[in-house]
Amino acid sequence: MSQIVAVLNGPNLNLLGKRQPEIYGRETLADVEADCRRVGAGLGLEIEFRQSNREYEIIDWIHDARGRTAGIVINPAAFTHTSVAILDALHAFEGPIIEVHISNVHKREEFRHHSYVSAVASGVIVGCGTQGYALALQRIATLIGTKEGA
Ligand code: CA2
Repeated sequence: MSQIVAVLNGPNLNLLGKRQPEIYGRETLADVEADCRRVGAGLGLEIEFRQSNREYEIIDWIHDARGRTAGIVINPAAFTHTSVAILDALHAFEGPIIEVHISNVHKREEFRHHSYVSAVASGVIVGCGTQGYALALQRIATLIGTKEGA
């Protein structure tokens, strides 16, 4: 039976592939979702893929994941650098959390170097482009011990 993994995306990621391709590449968020579903299926994971520009909605989705989903992959986008509320919500989640950033935030402006979310993440994937999502799912599969991810 497949286990569920929530893949949560923060503000402006709906614009992926439509602006700033030099930073974020040409894949759209729909492409990333399709990749996650394909890779997830191979790992025995069912993917719940979501994006919001609203902080409270991401917090509600994290609460909703408790006791129901085996892991969370999260790209909190700009909320990474600002949101104690998302950090607090993630603290209440019992499974593995992998934080993903498409760009290498450490090569960019100083304000992108700090992440509130990293304090609670099992792992962080930075600067691997949209492939970071697939890598994060592989890591979750290993951590939760699905047969396919072992
Ligand atoms: O590199 C990442 O994945 C980020 O989480 C993306 C965030 C940024 O605030 C973080 O520092 C790093 C920005 C997401 C906005 O994405 C856009 C994509 C295309 C066009 C405009 C924004």
